[in-house]
Amino acid sequence: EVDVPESHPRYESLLTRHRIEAGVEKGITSKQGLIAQGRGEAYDYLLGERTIPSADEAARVAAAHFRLADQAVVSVNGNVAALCPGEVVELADATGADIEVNLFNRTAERMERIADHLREHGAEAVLGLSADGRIPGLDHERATVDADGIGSADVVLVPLEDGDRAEALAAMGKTELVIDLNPLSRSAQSASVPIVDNVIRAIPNITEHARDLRDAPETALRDVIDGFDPETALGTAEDAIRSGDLD
Ligand code: PTJ
Repeated sequence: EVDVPESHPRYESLLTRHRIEAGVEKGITSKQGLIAQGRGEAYDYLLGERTIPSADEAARVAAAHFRLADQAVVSVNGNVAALCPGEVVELADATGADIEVNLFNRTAERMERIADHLREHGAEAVLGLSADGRIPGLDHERATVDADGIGSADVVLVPLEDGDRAEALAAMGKTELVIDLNPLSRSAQSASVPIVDNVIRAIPNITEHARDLRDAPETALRDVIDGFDPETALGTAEDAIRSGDLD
């Protein structure tokens, strides 16, 4: 899909950039998505472009929440759709979660294109287009969700969410799983489970943990969740960034 030599030291990062660029060209990703990606890349560079142990633990905790959920939804925006559509579908398949397109800068055209793109990557049902529900406390466009999707879900995975919406979802009492490379972002701070990792690595990692926990009894899943402290995970991620140890 792109012409980046695999030997390039920043191969993965350049490939990721191309995916976002292609997403903008296809009308999937917003132009602001390019800026968000740049911000994410800077944090990822400081983290050494790896999944730190506390992010791996958070991914396992997220997987335990998926397993215990009555109804889990994976929220997809223009960046996530461009970066890892197939991985989102796999996660949904592995956990029985629904997929909902939910955009910060919502346009009917982008909603349709992202839903089509996800279907092309194997998604069977894609929610988000009925738009018959609201997140209280947000203005009209940004509040729009599906009543039988994010509206009624008890567990929601929101990768790269904007801070206002992350806080509003948390205020609805939902268990909010957030993937965000910036441990200081309001989204990461309002999450029940902040996963400070690149969405490209975090989503397949949650899927792997969910498969591993497939036969785990409820008590074991509860132990995984109870042993996790979001503040500690955020602090550890911040320390990893500040330490500047890029190996
Ligand atoms: O498609 P839309 O309209 O829903 O818009 C999506 C974006 C991401 C443009 C929108 O939600 C937005 O503007 O988000 P922010 O406020 O820029 O926040 C994005 C956060 O995600 C920042 O904290 C980034 O550090 C982080 N981030 C960016 N890329 C990645 C990431 N985190 C994990 N993985 C990434 N690849």
